[in-house]
Amino acid sequence: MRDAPAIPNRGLPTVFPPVGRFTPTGVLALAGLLAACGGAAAPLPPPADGVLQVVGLDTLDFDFDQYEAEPGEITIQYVLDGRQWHSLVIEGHEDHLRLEVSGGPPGVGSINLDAGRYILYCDIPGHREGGMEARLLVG
Ligand SMILES: [Cu+2]
Repeated sequence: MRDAPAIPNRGLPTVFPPVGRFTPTGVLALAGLLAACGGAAAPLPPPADGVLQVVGLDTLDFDFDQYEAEPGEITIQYVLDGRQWHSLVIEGHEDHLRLEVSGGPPGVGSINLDAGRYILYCDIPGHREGGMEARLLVG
């Protein structure tokens, strides 16, 4: 068993591919969205080893529906792929970690979590209601 098999490297999950995410329609919509930015979008910085990267999208979504991490101290790098202001908090742990992105550098923070199932969401008004949440499986 490799170390930390569940933490995605370079934004690609090694386990649990996104569910209902990269449909052809979704890919075309995303391509159209990126094209609409006039090619100004910079490539996303790769996360450091052992860092869980989460990408916030202006479609009020994260780049995956589910992320995984090992129990203990989890470092999250929150990257914006878009232009809006987004946050990332963990349901029930809002006081311990809150990352924000608005087009500047990635938000990076750490939190200690026991094994379990958690919900990531954006707490900007209306965003979670618009679908900006994802599962975080720890363990
Ligand atoms: Cu948001």
